[in-house]
Amino acid sequence: MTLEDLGWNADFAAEFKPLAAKGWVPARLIRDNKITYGALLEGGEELEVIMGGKVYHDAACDAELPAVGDWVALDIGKDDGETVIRHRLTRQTCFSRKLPGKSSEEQVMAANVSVVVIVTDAGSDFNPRRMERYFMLTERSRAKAVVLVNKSDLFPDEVNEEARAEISELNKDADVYITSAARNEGLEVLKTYLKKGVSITLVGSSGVGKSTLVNQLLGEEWQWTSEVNELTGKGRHTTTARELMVLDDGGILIDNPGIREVQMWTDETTMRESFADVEEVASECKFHDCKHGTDKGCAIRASVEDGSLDVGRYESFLKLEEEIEELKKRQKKRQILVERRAKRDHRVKARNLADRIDYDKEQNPERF
Ligand SMILES: Nc1nc2c(ncn2[C@@H]2O[C@H](COP(=O)(O)OP(=O)(O)OP(=O)(O)O)[C@@H](O)[C@H]2O)c(=O)[nH]1
Ligand SMILES: [Mg+2]
Ligand SMILES: [Zn+2]
Repeated sequence: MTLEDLGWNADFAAEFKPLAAKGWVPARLIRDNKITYGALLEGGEELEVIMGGKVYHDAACDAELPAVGDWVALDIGKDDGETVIRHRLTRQTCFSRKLPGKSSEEQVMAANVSVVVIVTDAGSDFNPRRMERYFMLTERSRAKAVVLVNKSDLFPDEVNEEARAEISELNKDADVYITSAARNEGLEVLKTYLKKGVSITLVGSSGVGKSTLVNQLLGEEWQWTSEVNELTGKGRHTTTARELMVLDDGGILIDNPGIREVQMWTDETTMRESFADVEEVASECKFHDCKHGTDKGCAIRASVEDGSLDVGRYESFLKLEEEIEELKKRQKKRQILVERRAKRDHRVKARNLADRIDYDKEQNPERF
């Protein structure tokens, strides 16, 4: 296994040069075990590694800590010492979301992936509003969006086709396919993206079939869904940690635990851009500060009434406005916390310095 098989490229190589001079080796993080990480090295060797203190302290927030998919510089422990992550290379793409709840903390789901595969089905999981949010997060990550309408074996063809068309309508740039992971149908399309060194991540609600898809692509060797649940007797295994796998035929897959709550973590501009069509209608409202409720001459209301604007889309547009406000407030709060932390760190450093000067004075009085 070469570094290129793992996704290495010229930009990573250039950034790594000075790090190699320190005797460190490049590796890609494949698993996050909370305290330790799994790392894959050139040649396919896997090591359990820990985060270096500097990497931890240099991270201003959790999103800057090493994550699955990241390239790192490892200081390999000699004589059964620990292997330490000394540096994280700049991410070329980063798929992340906000953590559930009120925190403004961002969670990185996959670093350095070029394709985000959003898995859904045409049944109870189907939700255009949620899909819009996934599209927003994907756009922000700079990766390509691919959608699989999975479990096609459970629904009539026209229902699957309707779901596919509706999703395509939401994002013309996304590739949308109908698949059945259970029957191994339609999965060959993923092979068109899975080329040597190309990383793909699978996201979507719990139970839509992400791990089953990974199983099918990897072949027999993977074990997840073959584990039988004792209660239901079904081959079901809920993924609890994200994990990166390299395919024999080329390509890299990152499986994710199902998302129970997709929230926005994006900047205001991207949020607004994804609703450009609604904004355009809004610009025709009579009053520039129209609340799009009962205001006179509201173009939004008129468009909803004449059917040219989908009610659901209008509602998520209204909600996004509220969420932009919420996000701003949380970011502000976070900034205050970070600033406080920086001041505290500064104080600690100043104190340490003072202690050191005192110590030096004691040791070398002639120099002072
Ligand atoms: N009928 C049918 N069942 C499927 C299909 N794909 C997956 N399943 C079943 O759906 C259940 C959940 O599949 P998983 O692959 O574990 O789902 P997941 O998306 O990985 O779920 P989390 O790990 O919880 O996020 C399993 O019982 C699968 O056998 C499909 O195409 N058709
Ligand atoms: Mg899974
Ligand atoms: Zn209006």
